[in-house]
Amino acid sequence: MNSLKKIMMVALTMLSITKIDAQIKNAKTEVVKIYGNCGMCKSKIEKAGSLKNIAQVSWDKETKMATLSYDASKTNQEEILKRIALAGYDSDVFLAPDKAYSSLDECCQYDREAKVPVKADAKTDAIGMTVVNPSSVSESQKANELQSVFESYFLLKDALIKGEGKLAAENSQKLLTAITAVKMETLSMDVHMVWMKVLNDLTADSKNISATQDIKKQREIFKSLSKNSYELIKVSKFSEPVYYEYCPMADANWLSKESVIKNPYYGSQMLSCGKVVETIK
Ligand SMILES: [Cu+2]
Repeated sequence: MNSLKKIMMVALTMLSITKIDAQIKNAKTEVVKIYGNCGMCKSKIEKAGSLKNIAQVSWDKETKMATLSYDASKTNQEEILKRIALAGYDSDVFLAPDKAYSSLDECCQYDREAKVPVKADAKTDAIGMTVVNPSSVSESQKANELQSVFESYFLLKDALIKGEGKLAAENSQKLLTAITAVKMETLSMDVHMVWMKVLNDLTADSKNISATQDIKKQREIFKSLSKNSYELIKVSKFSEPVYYEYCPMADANWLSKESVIKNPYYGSQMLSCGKVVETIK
């Protein structure tokens, strides 16, 4: 009887894993501890951690163990645990900001075993989220993490100024590679929030520009790409001043390292059309 039960349990577990795998490509599965109390915690933890087709979190309130199943080409454990921490739940990697914890319902205010005592090498960022184990986050990496994304953006912009569709496609491919290489967990919290917001569009736009050599189409897509890059560069530090420029003819903006106008939307047809609307330092 007992062994029959075991077999059924195993079969059931395998069934549920297969179900998760069917939704998420390249699924990687990990089991980690997340601190919480009740059924409400369960739904909050799972909602905060899961991302459609990318990550699925299943938390057990008895064992406090969460099964993370995620597409390893698109996300990682740190990102999932970071989102869960922001929702108020500690793990052994990230501690929730005190504010997020204290705004949980009373029934959900679990004992913060992971927090006491705070480890000596733990670091707290601007919004109060503590990285318990910061060894994987290097400072220099943090500062330069988005540098290559912006450098690739500028190369793409230069190709559009020259009106060279083939070069623009190549440089957009470089941009896509740079975007994919960004290690989200190394971004500071404010940059990370914007990154999460713009990532899908940045990826789609750079992919679409690289997929065509039609300069007209590329310039059209470059509009939203520029808008999202602007949001990103505003919160992150670039090594030099960057100018946000505007073309009234295209009713669109772009970023440049030079204040002298060279219009990527019209190129040689209207090279100097536009103006600097903001200097980002
Ligand atoms: Cu709860």
